[in-house]
Amino acid sequence: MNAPFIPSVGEKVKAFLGREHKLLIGGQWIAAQAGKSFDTYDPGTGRVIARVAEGAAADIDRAVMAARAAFDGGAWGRITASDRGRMIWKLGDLIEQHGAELAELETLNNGKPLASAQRGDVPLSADMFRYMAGWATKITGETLDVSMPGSYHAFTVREPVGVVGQIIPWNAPLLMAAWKLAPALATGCTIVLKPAEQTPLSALRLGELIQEAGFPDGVVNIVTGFGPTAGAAIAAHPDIDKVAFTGSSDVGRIIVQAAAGNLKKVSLELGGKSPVIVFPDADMSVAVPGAAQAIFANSGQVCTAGSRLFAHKSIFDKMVEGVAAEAGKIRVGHGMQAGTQMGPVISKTQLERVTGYIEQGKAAGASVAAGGARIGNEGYFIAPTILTGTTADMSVVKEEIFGPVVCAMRFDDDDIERVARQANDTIFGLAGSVWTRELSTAHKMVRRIRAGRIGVNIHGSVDAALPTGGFKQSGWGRERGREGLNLYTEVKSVIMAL
Ligand code: TXE
Repeated sequence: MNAPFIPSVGEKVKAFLGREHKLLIGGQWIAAQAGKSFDTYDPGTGRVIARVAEGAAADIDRAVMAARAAFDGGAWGRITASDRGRMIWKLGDLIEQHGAELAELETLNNGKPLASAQRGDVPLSADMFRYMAGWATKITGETLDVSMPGSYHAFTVREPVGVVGQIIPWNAPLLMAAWKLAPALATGCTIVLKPAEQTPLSALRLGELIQEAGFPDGVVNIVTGFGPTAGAAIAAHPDIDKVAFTGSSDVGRIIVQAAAGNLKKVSLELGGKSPVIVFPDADMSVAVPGAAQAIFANSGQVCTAGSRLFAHKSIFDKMVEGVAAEAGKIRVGHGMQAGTQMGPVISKTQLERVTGYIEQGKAAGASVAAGGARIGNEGYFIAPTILTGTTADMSVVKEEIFGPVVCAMRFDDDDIERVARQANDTIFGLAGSVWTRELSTAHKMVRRIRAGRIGVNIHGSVDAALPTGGFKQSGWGRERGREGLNLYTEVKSVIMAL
């Protein structure tokens, strides 16, 4: 990295940043009731780029009232599934049309390389809405054979769960919003969305596009604000029927406790410590870049990141050298700078957290095979890092670091059970990958890894069709795919005596 980079952005983004950023409640953009606002930053420079309204409990109340009115007897309930699907599809189109602008906003506020936002986050968000648009007309129940056929008619219907609160993190702000909103809209719910305080901007622009797509007022409400105030008000709100959360496991536990008040439904997508397991017969030309991509993509700020690399002893050195060479080639820089392949981490807090873990690892006896430190002193950049000599009891191996840091460990024998036990030695169970050319090894490992998503010769995919979620302490429920709809519906069974 060279001198500090001052990004230049397009006219539309400049105009957007210059606007006053309010809350979207009941179809109106309004100031927070307490009149407060807060700064939002570019993590590539650490500088303020905009100020947004700071919503809190009173604003969540207003948003819930608007969502309730839209749900109970409001326009949303009278719209056909087909029209709902059409609006959701249109939102996908609008995201695509405004893709250049959304990508710049995402890069400025989150730090990710512009090319990643352009080729990843934006089209994936559009795709998520289109995927769920198709499902709007295909949410069905079943007819059931109950005792004494001919005497009874029994069937199930799937109904929307109601008013939904959605709390999302900062690592993929637009895509997280799309993953949460799309299935809730497809099933006919109404929503109060709280973006992460670090990255409110793309969700606010999305709010404008939601209005342009023609959704009735109050169907989607967006309240920017902080976790312990606005977020906590969502989790505890007595008139919210369901809360969907993505974030840290610690906050996941707080959400569960707060939700107990009215026993609202809860779905959680929490942390991970996903294993990347490389067998001696793996194609190294695929496994090496695959393992590097698994941890360094999005600066390691991915819940499914492959943060524990297990390689058989016969290929361990080759694997580590290969991934270190990949790490060395990654161009780290400001996301708006041409050629950048890895941006900063999101904030000073995360910078300190991640570098703190690296120091803890070193103090516990780990060696640094690549990276290992902050880069520069403006913006929050960390060199892609590989730690070796790590053991299962170290905090760097046990806890989610959520940065570009992988712990490489060897496995010594060919006993699949023992390899699987090593990989499963974690409180998490979000994802994992297996690298081998042996079909039987692949199948055996797929069945033995206790995690919600497994890749074979690929670490993973965020395709809209592929359900993702956690075993163990990585969460409750599955998002995306057909499974994702179930989070937003209630099954009602009906029996009629004939
Ligand atoms: O997450 P928080 P943070 C993990 C990752 C990271 C760590 C800390 O390990 O290092 O969490 O990140 C809202 N009631 N992940 O502190 O606090 C908050 O406003 C209700 C993994 O940023 O969990 C934001 O919108 N809501 C992860 C959201 O929760 C609350 C993605 C996430 O923030 C709240 C992000 C409260 N009391 C971090 N406190 C993943 N699974 O992808 C905070 N929030």
